[in-house]
Amino acid sequence: LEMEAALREALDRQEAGCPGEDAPFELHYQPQVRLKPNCLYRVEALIRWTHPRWGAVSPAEFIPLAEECGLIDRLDSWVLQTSVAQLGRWRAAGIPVPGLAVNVSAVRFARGDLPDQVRAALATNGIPANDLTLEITERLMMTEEVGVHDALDALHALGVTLSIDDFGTGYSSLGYLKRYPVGELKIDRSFVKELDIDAANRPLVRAIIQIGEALGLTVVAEGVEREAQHRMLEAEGCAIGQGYLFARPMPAATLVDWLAGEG
Ligand code: G
Ligand code: G
Ligand code: MN
Ligand code: NA
Repeated sequence: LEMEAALREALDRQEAGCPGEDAPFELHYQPQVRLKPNCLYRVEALIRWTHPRWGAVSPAEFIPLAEECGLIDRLDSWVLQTSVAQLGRWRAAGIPVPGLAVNVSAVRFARGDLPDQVRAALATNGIPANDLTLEITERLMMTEEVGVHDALDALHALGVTLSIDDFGTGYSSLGYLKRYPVGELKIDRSFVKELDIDAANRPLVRAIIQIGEALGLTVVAEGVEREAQHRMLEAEGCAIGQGYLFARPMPAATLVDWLAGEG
């Protein structure tokens, strides 16, 4: 309850335009890289909250809370608008960031205004819809709500890519892959974690990559921490990797330095 009040207050301050270093929320960006040839594919925006007394609070803690107490719409809207505006600023400054991925809570889809909000954010910042990916969870694909289905179709029609985050860990019905306009699968990091240690993981990862190939979906592996995992993913034909091996999530300004180093 204390955290709910703190979260509400932080959002109020953030939306009121709380400046720079005092802002409660910040976005970090983590590179997703094409494995062959090695180059930046896009960046994923990840929210960070620093509380004046508690310090850094993990999104794994406050995102579920925001979903429960009805604050997730405001939080995810702020993330969408701020990250798309950031992509616009990078490009205006001649910094070649090829694309952006944003996490959107399943709860957010229940409200019908998401496609309009996405369209507006892209238009305001001159970003083509093709350059935006929304990461959603398998849980969302299981709902039968007409509103959710319509929102997915409208986003697809706009040209936005829909990516299934944490693929393979949720409800294991695959039927939604043909019912919904999904463009991408993210192999959950639990499968990648012991890829080079426990032989049982490799056939699973291979199967996910083959599902992707069969359905024409891009496959992204998350949680790549070691060179051995990288080599196995490449050997299995995985297109994109994300993880500490390549880069950690970092503030927008640091990403510019990282890109210069990659140059
Ligand atoms: O970045 P980190 O590993 O701490 O994130 C933990 C979880 O929080 C991940 O599952 C991630 O998808 C989720 N998350 C991070 N940023 C956002 C966001 O802006 N919106 C939503 N809905 N989830 C986020
Ligand atoms: O569920 P989602 O894919 O949105 O989660 C992204 C989260 O994963 C981020 O919070 C990020 O901090 C974390 N992350 C990114 N790369 C790695 C990695 O290589 N290892 C681990 N353990 N976590 C990672
Ligand atoms: Mn994600
Ligand atoms: Na994930």
